[in-house]
Formats: sequence, C-alpha cells, structure tokens
Amino acid sequence: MATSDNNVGLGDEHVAVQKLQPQATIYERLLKLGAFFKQQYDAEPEFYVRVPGRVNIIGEHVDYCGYSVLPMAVEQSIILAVGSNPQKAELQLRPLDKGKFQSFDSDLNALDIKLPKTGGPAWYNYYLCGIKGVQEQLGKKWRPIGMQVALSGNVPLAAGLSSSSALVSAAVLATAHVQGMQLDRKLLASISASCEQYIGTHSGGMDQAIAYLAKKGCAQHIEFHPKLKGTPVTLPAGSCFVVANSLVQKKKAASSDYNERVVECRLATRWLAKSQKLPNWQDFIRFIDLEEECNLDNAAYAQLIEKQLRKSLYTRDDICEALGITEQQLEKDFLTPSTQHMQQFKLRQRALHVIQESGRVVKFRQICEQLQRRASKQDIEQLGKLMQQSHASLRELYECSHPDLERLVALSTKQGVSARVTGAGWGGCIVAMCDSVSAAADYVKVLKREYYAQLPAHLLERYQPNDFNEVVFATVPSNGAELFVQ
Ligand code: NG1
Ligand code: MG
Repeated sequence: MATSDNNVGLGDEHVAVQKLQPQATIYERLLKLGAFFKQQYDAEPEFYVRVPGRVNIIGEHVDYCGYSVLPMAVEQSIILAVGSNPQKAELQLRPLDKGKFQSFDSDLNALDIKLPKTGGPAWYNYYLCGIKGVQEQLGKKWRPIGMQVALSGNVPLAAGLSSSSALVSAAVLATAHVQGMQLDRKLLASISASCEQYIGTHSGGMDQAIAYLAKKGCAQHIEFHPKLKGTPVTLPAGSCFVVANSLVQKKKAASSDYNERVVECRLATRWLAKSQKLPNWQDFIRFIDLEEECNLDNAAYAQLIEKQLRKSLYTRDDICEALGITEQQLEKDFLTPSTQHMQQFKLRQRALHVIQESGRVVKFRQICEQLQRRASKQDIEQLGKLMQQSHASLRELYECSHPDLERLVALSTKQGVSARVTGAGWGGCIVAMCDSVSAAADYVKVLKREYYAQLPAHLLERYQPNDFNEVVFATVPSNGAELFVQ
C-alpha cells in the first residue's frame, strides 16, 4: 500500500495517522470491527477511519447559496477497517450491521454509480462517490489499488445528521490514504462535497466540511466563500445541546424537494441580478455572488428581495419571459435531472429565508464570542431567539418542516427550550439549546414521556419502553475525521 505516512508531523490541518490507544473513545467499536474484518478477509486491517455525523446549530439551507453555517460534529460516526491490495483492482465492502445493508463487490476499473428513478440509491453508491472523487482529483496519478473494507455506523439514517456525508467522506479518506495522498483536511472536504453530488443532490459543502474540520469541544463557523474556512466557536458555558429525532425518515436523494429549493434559489438570484441591470446579470446563480457584486448588506438585500419579488407563485412562462429564455433553456440551465417536472416556483419566500438565515448565523457567532468575554443572560436568550426564528423561517418560508417536527418544537417551547429543525428537514431531527446539563436531562425526560412514549405502535415496537437514548440525546462537539493504525 502506498499509504500516506508522510502525514506525520504535518499539524492539524492534515488528518494524522494516529496509533490506536485503548483510551480512544471508540476503541471498543474499532476492535469489534477489526475482528469482523479478520473474519471476513482472514487478515488484519491496515488502518481504521472514523468520520462523525453532525448537527447544525444554525444556518440551514444556505450553504448551497454560498453562505456560512455553524455546525458541530456529534459523537456518532461511520467507522471503516481497511486493507489494500495493489495486485487486484477490486473493491469489497462488508457491513457489520447486517440486515440493513448487503455486502457489495465491484471491479475498481468499472465503477458505476446507479441512480434509480425512484426509491433513492443503494447505500454503497455513497462509497463509490468517494472513490470517484479521489480518482478525479488524482487524474493520471490514480492507481487501481484494491480495497477490502469492513464498515459500521451509528449515525441515524435519513435523520438530518448527515450519515450520507459521513460515509462519502470516510470513503474519500480511506481511498486517499490507500493512494498515498497527503491528507489535507480542506482538500479532502472539498473532494467529498463535490463527489457527493454524483448522488444527485445539489447540496452545499456543510456536512463534508464539518466532517473534516470539526474539533472536540467547540462548534465551527464554516465559511465557503471566497474559500473554505473553519473558525472554532465556543458555545456558551454550561449550555447543553440536545438532538431529538422525530423518527420521520427523509430520504433526500429519493425525493426532489431539496433540489427544488436549490433551483428556486438560482432563479431568484438571476431575477434579482437582472433587476439590478448588471451588465453580467446572466452570470449569477448564487445569492452570495450577487451580494458581493452589489455591495449589499443583509438588510438591504432583504429589502431588494421584497421590492423585486412577489409573494405569489411564478409560472414557467413568467420566468422565461422575465429572463428572456426559452423553456428548453430553463430546463437545461436551471432545472436538475430530478426537477424537470417543476411548473411553479416560489422565489421571494426562498430568497428571504436564505438571506435572513445567513444574517442569523453571523449574529449567533458574534454573540457566542461576546459571551466569552462576559456572560449575560440576555445574550443567551438572544441565541435562543435566533434558533426560534430560524425554525419559523424554515417552516413558513422554506416549507421544509413536518407535523411531527412541529410537535417536538412545540413541546420544547412549552418547556422554555429553544429548538429548530436541523439538516435539510421534511423529517429527521431537531436541535435544542438547554441552559445546563440538568435542564437538558429534564427536557429529555419530558420528550420521552410526551413524544416518544406516544409514538404510533409500528414505531414504538422498535424500542424498549423508556429507552430512547439513541433517538433523543445530549451531545457534545466531537473531533472531525480520524485515521488509526494498530
Ligand atoms: P442533510 O440532509 O442534513 O444531510 C443537507 C445538505 C447540506 C445542507 C442541509 C440544509 C447533503 C449532503 N447535505 O443536509 O449541505 O444544505 O441539507 O442546511 O445533501
Ligand atoms: Mg444527508
């Protein structure tokens, strides 16, 4: 294997090759996976990879418009045990968690990412995306080195905690290491973000960025423009963030909801650029580029949107006429493969959400920084308000909530806890901010009693009474991607 031993001593901008120590929090999980690897391949793994899921504290549906986000890594992660074979260009994937997933084998010289018309792609396609990403990055330097992989994950699936990106990012890290690349965190995050698009979701880069840039003990303010940058943000002392899974699964890649929002944002940007009579208005599809070009502050941007875009729906004809394009051009230049059916578009609502949410992210970071200097009750309350406003905007303007998420948020509000949908929405999890560890414990108890114990029978039978610790839990910020050798 041409592993990247040259990562030793490169500092924390690179993924270090660490010796696996019994003190490591996931030691037991890795050993169990190692034993499974041995059973499958009759050999010891050469290395292990761990990539966490994430919870986004604020900044939802803004990354693909170029705006910053404020996530933290959770403790739940995807882990891989990996061996390599330069003699045989074969990929072998063996999931430890049987039942949910099937084994998968493929010739590395004939990788094929299959996107079915309905139902969403099979799980191993996420791994294939990662390989393809590294292959494209290396170009002529790529060598088809076989990989034997055993894998296991405890990030809840389709829950907005980014299990998909954890898998893609883990595949990128394992492949990059087998190929002998330097494991630069930002580069690997960008590769992971671009290659996950092969799954068909036109997402931004939040999940892959936090998967690599996360640091234990703090959230990260992640900026994408003009280039990827992570700044650690210390969350208020004593605060405790709780994640609660509504148990409504949203398989994003199996639906067009997400890409529909991406399309509406692109169209709104182009429309606004034209309204400003910019000579190069046809170049704009991201809100942030227009903001820069016109030197708009957050309030002025919101005013521009309210002035130029109406509340009611836009038809295809409205858009084509205003932008001077044909329907074919609309389909080719703006609609993605999964959104070719779109007939109507909401522009003002989507644009307002993105611009106002981007302002809330900046404010949230500022307040956290102020709190480092002097603790103030009003500042903490202000953080809670920002989270509530974010949720209201996602429900009203972005329309990506769900009745069960609304029930969770209403229960939180009743407890005096600020909560919001986290991740893409339409199901999945909420994130809630509690003032203290003990307040979080009380809050979790209430959710167990008022939400989880009341679940419909088909969901309830999957859990022991009073044992919902995997679906509602307090979380502390964990490390980003790690690589271990024994
Ligand atoms: P989820 O659905 O939580 O994995 C998605 C996107 C993010 C971001 C959020 C919404 C992917 C891989 N991730 O996250 O980039 O746009 O929605 O803020 O699709
Ligand atoms: Mg996802």
